[in-house]
Amino acid sequence: MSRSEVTAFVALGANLGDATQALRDALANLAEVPGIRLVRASSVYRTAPVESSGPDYLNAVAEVSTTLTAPDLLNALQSIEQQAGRERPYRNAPRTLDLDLLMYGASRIDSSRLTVPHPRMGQRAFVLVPLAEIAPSLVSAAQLAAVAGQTIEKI
Ligand code: PH2
Ligand code: MG
Ligand code: MG
Repeated sequence: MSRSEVTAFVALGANLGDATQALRDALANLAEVPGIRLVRASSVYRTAPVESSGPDYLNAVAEVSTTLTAPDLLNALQSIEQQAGRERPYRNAPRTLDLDLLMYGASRIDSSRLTVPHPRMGQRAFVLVPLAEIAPSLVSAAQLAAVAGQTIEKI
């Protein structure tokens, strides 16, 4: 019997190199992974770095439907980051591509590798605004109001 599909949300971010192309390539790469179906992607947003440095980020959120387990989905995200030349010199360093698993169905996961739902997503306009665009029922007006001071522009 095949595994059933789980709806998951992935945050995409980049602020080094050709970030527009990096997000496009990442969506195409995601869609090609066996066991991942790309359901929809938000617009791309230009955002000021939050607890990070370097140029403005481009951010987006994608909804996928997947038969992968959460750890296998994370492996796939990390391998796409590697293909994009991701380096991790220090925490929150500017990056060519960041793919974060925001939600995996209704699962709550707290392992050494993975915390889901993403523990900081509620504090970040660069996650909540694109997420609200593609899944409005998952983001409340109060959550959006709480991040209204953060600079974000749809492009
Ligand atoms: N990611 C971070 C830290 N800060 N700021 C913006 N604007 N966009 C990001 O994707 C981002 C960030 C850690 O992953
Ligand atoms: Mg991140
Ligand atoms: Mg990350």
